[in-house]
Amino acid sequence: MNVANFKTCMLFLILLPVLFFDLIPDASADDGYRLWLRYDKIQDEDLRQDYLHQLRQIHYAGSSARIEKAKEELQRGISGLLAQKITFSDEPGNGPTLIAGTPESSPHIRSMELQGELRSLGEDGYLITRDRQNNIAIAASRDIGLLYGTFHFLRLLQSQQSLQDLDIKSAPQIQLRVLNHWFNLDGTAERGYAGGAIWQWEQLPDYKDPLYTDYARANASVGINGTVLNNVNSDALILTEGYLEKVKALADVFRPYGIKVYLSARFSAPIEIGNLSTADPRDPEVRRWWEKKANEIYSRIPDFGGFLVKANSEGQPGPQDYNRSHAEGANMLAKALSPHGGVVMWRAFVYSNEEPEDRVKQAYNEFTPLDGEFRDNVLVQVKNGPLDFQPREPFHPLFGAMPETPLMMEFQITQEYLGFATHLTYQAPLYEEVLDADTYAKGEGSYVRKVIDGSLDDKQLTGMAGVANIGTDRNWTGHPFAQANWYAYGRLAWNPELGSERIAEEWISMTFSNKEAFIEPVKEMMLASREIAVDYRTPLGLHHIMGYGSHYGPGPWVDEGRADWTSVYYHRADSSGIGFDRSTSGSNAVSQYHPPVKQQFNDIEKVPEKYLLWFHHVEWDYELDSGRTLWEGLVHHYYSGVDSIRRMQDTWESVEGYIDEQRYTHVARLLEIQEKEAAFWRDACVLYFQQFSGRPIPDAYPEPDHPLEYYQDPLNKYVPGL
Ligand code: GCV
Repeated sequence: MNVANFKTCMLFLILLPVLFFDLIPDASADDGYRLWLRYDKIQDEDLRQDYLHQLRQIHYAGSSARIEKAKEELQRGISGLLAQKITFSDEPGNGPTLIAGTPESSPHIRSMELQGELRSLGEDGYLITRDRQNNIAIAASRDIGLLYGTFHFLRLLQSQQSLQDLDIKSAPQIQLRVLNHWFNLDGTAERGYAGGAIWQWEQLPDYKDPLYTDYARANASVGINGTVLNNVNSDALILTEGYLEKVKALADVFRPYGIKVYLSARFSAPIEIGNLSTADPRDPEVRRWWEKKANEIYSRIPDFGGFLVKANSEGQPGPQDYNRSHAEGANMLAKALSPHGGVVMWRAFVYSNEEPEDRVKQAYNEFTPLDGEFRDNVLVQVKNGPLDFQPREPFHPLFGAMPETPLMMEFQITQEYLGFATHLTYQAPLYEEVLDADTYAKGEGSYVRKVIDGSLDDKQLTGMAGVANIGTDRNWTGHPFAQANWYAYGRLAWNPELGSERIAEEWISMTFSNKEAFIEPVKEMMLASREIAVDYRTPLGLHHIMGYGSHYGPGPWVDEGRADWTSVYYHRADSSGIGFDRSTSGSNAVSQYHPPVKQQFNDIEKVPEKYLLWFHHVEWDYELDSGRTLWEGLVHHYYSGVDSIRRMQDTWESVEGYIDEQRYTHVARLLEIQEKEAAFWRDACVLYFQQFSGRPIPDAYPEPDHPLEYYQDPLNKYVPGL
């Protein structure tokens, strides 16, 4: 090679990283274990130097277990992001310093006179601001606020925000921000799609897997402050001495992260593990048994959160077995917990197939007469919609109908009806749609989120629960994008008004890449993904037409077994039309909503089309807003759902090279599966409903590859239960 060629070659090699800088992945391989708490070195050298300059000294005042955790996290974050080990100084030094403390622990924070503001932010809130010397200050009333503030500060660095004009005030709008794990004691997870239960019951309490600490870090980073360790379909054994020792071991790991443990309590436990002959809440022995049990739990776990209870639902025992009401059952447990400060989260997910009433009306009918009868440490935990975590449901009419009772929201993070851990569906838009729904309970603006945050009815005790999607898979959630649902749930429980878009941006930049060219298209893909999931499964208000039991693939033909678990109960397709008439001339479920919501849902011309078939039985030739007939519109939704997944695939292909190959390929392959399965859903549903509509698939759409029998044949379902 001559000198000129050599020079050109060298120049090219030097310029190569510059030319392709944007395409250099942020990490070579990543198995997803670190979730959004990835602290890889910031590539932008100017920015890294700027951060280093501003963080030349770090001083954390105080010395509690939570402060230690905050310091550990900061250490971990800064040594990764800025590639710099930090030492904490004993005093705020000269020159730019990050100072963290409470007014009690730090004279410096006290001198900033933030006490009033901090008080208004409550126990968990924090400020991230600048002091008079332009130091960065993280201030809180309590050390848990400092831990939350530290995670927020790290989020700023991870998402490469400017630290110039810091003026952050943050406080949770909801008090109990809880994950519900449906983990069984045999290590399995009901509706868990990312492996089994993460608690290694057989190794506890002696061995505490380091994963428990990482679990706690992830939760604390988004403000989750409670975890229900076991399935609501509960096993009484969890309340025995041996298991309580294991529960205590977990509580000890979680405590420094501000996370309380709760247990799902089996109502019949006094019989099963207490040798009593009844669990009747009026029986004095039963009451004493629960009181003793509560004392026993609190002697081990002084900050135990309380009980979650699924009673008289889907075969679970409950007070109605003794002709007592839900309130009597809940109050008995609440009384036992009350001296210790514990709460009862009593689920409103109740329905019975012996009841001829429309299933979606039953919880409202059963619970509204009990409003005002619950003790003040009871929350009634209500699923977001009146049926069961469908891809889309109208909000549950109990929201806005029990002003005397704290109502807790229950969202499902695990994707029982949304393609398990295989389909990419970002659920923040679903959560947001429900939280932003207007109940009109006290006139316009009576949003569901105001019921939940207590502001509508002046409630102090508030809560939100999310049925977790976490399992033993290395990346916690199976699908790499399912991590976003855990993250989004936590962020919305902290602030229900944050918005899906902002949450997606945060999550993408922390989890994958800070490059705009990656964030923008991926964010758009995420934001569209929930509506796409609805399109190829249950468009226009269809619901519960999934495969029997598994709830994974299509099963609109399911017509055997208990009626309210069949699909035909819900879609009611016949030659005249399709949909469940819940108007005043049908089951009258609309009457459970306040006017004007009731009027809107009741009127076929006014009901939002997304709920059309939820509330009305509609003729096949009914004209939709688009000008299409109902039949054509239904077909259109199914086909466009599948087409949209192809666009998601294109989007993903367009960002190849921005992130590590490992996660890129994982998502790419899962999107291929999703496309295949969405097409299966589409073809199965279109062919099935065509039997009733008797109309052709419009010419614009290709015919399904197979006849209906193929999709119905269990042998062609390549996933059990598909
Ligand atoms: C834990 C649905 C699910 C069940 C779940 C139940 C519930 O019916 O399919 O697996 O049981 O909801 O929320 O209690």
